[in-house]
Amino acid sequence: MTTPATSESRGSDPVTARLDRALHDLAAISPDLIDNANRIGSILWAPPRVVIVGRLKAGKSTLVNALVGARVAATAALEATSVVSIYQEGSPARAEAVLHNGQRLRAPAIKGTLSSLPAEADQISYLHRWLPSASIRDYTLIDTPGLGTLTTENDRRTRRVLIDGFEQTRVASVDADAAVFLFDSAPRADEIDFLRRLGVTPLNTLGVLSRADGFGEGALGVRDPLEHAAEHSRRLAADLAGTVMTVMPVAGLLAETTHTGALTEQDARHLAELAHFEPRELVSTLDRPDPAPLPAAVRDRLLDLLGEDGVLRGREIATQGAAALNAWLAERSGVPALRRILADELGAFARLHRAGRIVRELESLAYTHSARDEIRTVVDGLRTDPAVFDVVLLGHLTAMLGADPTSEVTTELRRMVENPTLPSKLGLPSTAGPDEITRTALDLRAQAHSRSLSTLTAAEDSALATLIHVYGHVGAGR
Ligand SMILES: Nc1nc2c(ncn2[C@@H]2O[C@H](COP(=O)(O)OP(=O)(O)OP(=O)(O)O)[C@@H](O)[C@H]2O)c(=O)[nH]1
Ligand SMILES: [Mg+2]
Repeated sequence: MTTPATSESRGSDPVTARLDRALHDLAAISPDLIDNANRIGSILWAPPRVVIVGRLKAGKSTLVNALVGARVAATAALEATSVVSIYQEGSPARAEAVLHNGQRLRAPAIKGTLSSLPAEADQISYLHRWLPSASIRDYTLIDTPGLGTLTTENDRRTRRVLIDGFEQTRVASVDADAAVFLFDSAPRADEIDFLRRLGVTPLNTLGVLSRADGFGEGALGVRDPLEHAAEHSRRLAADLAGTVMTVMPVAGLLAETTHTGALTEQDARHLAELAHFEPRELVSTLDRPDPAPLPAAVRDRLLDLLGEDGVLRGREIATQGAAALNAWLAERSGVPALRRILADELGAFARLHRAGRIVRELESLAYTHSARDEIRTVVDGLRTDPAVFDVVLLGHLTAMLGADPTSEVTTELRRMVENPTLPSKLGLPSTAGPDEITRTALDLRAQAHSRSLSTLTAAEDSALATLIHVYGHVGAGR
């Protein structure tokens, strides 16, 4: 059995190596399959795609900017993201609008935010942007228009590109390998339903309690909003265990400010001038048309960069200069911790999910190409190879979460995919020896077999057939 590769071992991981071999086998079948092998190979060698979803104004685009390290996505209180946008590493910086029929139009030269779209938003399926930013080397980010009944149009665009389009035609749809799901106090049922239809599992979905610097009573409350948000996140993580891998508190605005280099030495000096105010006195000073000692424009800039909480709590540290303030803001934002999860746990399952896309691409080729039998042999060899057991099991888990999330088979699949070592996959302690592992695998195989005699759904039937094969392989001690 393999475990998902971490960021360090990528490139040489067994899943990638095995898929690469299958693509070589495919290309060897006939010359006209070489193009197909290359097209599918481009999925294998591109970074996995992480989609940022959540309701209107949840802070999605702000987080995208923080992760990219530049203000590339429009964020404003009044301006909503209107089309799905993909941010991928690449030089030179450029953008294309992909229309519903798959046609690509070059978007006007960009520096920072796009100046205009080359077609009406309604004709565009998504915007594809390439940016020379090392921060997005390991994952491509997808920013989406907010979900929510108030903005039916935007909500519809997100669903069409990520879900409905995918079901009808692959031309202009976007496949996501993992999701970062933003919400404030708690997600709504329709948002959870959206995630399920997106085809992601709790293993490749990260919950984010966003705008955490305003959580609870906010800047002036007795409690530090970020600490309060962290405590609430732990509770939510337990409540939402069937939907997300964990929940993290994030103040994207603070990270956007630091990671895009927006904060200057002068900003820090201005902020330090406010250090002596009592908190309430400060807030009422900032509310005045003339917020002396600062000019109104400086006050507006500081609030835009730091939010009310950042201004209030950052004053003291600002006396040490912009570098100290930046470091404090970055840590407080929660984004460094989020980046670590994106690179490791979430990234690992996103790569497994991407591998599943490749297996499915090969399978669909076996249906449509005249060399059906040869392709089928390649696919069958791949699907039964221990190197890709986790990939196949994750595919079954995704299907089962849609068909029957409370089934014991769903729980069993999750245990198998989620755990990194063989004993833990089988529900055994890490000290379990080879004999115990063999015995347990064969017991589980027998149970799966008897359950398969009375399955309720096609998804369960197919999942059990794979589990029987996998347990059999482990039980045979290979
Ligand atoms: N205080 C604070 N404000 C934030 C934070 N993140 C975003 N905002 C503000 O919230 C507003 C909306 O942020 P966006 O990033 O545009 O939100 P969005 O989810 O992309 O919005 P739509 O695309 O319209 O759905 C902007 O004014 C941001 O400055 C945060 O962490 N803290
Ligand atoms: Mg947005």
